[in-house]
Amino acid sequence: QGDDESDTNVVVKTRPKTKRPPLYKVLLLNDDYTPMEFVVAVLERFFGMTHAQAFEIMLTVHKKGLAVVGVFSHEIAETKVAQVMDFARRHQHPLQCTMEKE
Ligand code: NFA
Repeated sequence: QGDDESDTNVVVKTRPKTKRPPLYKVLLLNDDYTPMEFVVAVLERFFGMTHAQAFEIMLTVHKKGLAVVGVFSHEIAETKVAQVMDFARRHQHPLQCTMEKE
């Protein structure tokens, strides 16, 4: 009656799985028309960069086609994308900002 070796002295360790929420990269895309200074202003205003940091990232986007400008929770990333897209649209610049799961 259950006295085989098969079900005795077996210890199964479970570790509580603390799942962290996924993070999202916010990407800025190059285009031929948005002024460089406008992109710098966007990075200062919405991503808290210094002028020097913002200029460096802007140049990376300009040269490479895109760059990650920050990594955030889903909700914060969505807000950043919406803020940038709205600001660009209001100034009639074609600047594109998107997000992707890290
Ligand atoms: N390529 C744009 C220009 O030459 C500058 C730019 C940089 C646009 C980064 C969008 C993103 N005016």
